[in-house]
Amino acid sequence: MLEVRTFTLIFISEMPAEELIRTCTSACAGCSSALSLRYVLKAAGRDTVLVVPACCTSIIQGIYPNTAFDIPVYNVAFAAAAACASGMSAAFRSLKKKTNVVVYAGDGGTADIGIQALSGAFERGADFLYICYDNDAYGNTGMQRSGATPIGARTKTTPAGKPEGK
Ligand SMILES: Cc1ncc(C[n+]2csc(CCOP(=O)(O)OP(=O)(O)O)c2C)c(N)n1
Ligand SMILES: [Mg+2]
Repeated sequence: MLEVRTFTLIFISEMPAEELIRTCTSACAGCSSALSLRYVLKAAGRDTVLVVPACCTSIIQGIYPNTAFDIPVYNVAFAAAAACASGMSAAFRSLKKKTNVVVYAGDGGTADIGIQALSGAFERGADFLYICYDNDAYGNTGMQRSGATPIGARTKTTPAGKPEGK
């Protein structure tokens, strides 16, 4: 069933000052994914768990025991993000907790390898937010084509241009 949600416009001056991503991450300079995640976390707030499959975000968060994120992060296998988030949110709800479960996954992890678990979660109406940040390719491993790479795009695995559409 489709759920209709209303959104409140927040002015920049009203943006929560609290930063849940620390400065000097290992994101590439100008990375729009890191910037959008910064604002996603400002909107979601501290009572949030981030579920991250293999992607650039797992690089941005840093190498254990250090981390650039100031909230709990659960790193999962490439295919498992939506399945993991389903179970996690069911556990929180059974404990009567409102903790936000947010998946932050790439286009490869969503359109290709993660779509099966995502389909199951949609069918169950699982209570979590799934964000696919689409940078048009497998960025973390050096820009190979994904199912979401646009037609004609030259990547490491489509040097003459991708024949299929996005
Ligand atoms: C099963 C499996 N296959 C391949 C990899 C290698 N791998 C790690 S991240 C990644 C690319 C992810 O691409 P995308 O989901 O678009 O995220 P981005 O790197 O662009 O942020 C790949 C191929 C892996 N970790 N697990
Ligand atoms: Mg990508």
